[in-house]
Amino acid sequence: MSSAKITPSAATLTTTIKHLTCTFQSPRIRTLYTYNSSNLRRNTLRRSLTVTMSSSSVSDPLEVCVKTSVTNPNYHGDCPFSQRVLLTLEEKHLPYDLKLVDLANKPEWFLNISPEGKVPVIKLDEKWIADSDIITQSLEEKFPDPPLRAPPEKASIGSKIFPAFIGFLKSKDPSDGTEQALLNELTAFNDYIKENGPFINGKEVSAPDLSLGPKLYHLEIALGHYKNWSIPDSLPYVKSYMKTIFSMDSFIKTRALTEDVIEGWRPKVMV
Ligand SMILES: N[C@@H](CCC(=O)N[C@@H](CS)C(=O)NCC(=O)O)C(=O)O
Repeated sequence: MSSAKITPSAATLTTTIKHLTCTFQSPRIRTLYTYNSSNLRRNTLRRSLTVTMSSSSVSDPLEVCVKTSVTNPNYHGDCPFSQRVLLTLEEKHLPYDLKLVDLANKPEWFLNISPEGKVPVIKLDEKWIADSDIITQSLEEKFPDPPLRAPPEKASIGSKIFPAFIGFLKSKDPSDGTEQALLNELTAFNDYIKENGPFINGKEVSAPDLSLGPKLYHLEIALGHYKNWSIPDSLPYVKSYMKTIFSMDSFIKTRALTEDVIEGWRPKVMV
């Protein structure tokens, strides 16, 4: 079992960045802490205000199982559902302990806690919980501060983009309508963000953005690589939305490696 402690905890926040980079030697941990260093400065200010009010900020690291990278075995892999959970933990400033799982060769301990053999899985109150929908709802209930909840009618905004992207990615026939189906979904989202943005719930990032962002990241990389396709300039609000989400510290820290996203979609493209 590979594991690494990710520690935006109160104790760590008081530790110097220099100390952190000296303590950990593996490339993955160094990468994570590079991002943590900038996060650290940003979060320290916020945390110093909330730490005395919120017991969740000093909790033990939460154990979370995610897919491992296929191109760098010490790094997290290309699962958008796992990134959604990691983004939620980051945005809520919760410390977590990553367990990297090789999905091509699932270990016994993992199948014991995730009978369906799927990631992400998280341990909350001594119970392992699967499925990013359930995990993110449980995190919201247990750690409501800062709130990420959006009104129910906004939860499904943009949710048809991902299946439309997969349909187009797998398509071998340029005239089968799958590209147009994707463009229709992206256009609807463009219009929504134009009226309601910059985020799905308005001014602040919220749970639906943390679900959609990783899927748009996969869309951009996979369609760029396999179809030489990119979001058209006629959809500027989608483009600026993606740029905003992709440049968030939490996103940079939790995103998959480009090579993993490409490799992850290869079997779907090749059938
Ligand atoms: N509905 C689930 C989907 C999770 C899922 O499909 N995870 C994939 C990786 S991205 C998985 O574990 N697949 C099992 C496998 O590849 O064997 C969620 O939202 O968490």
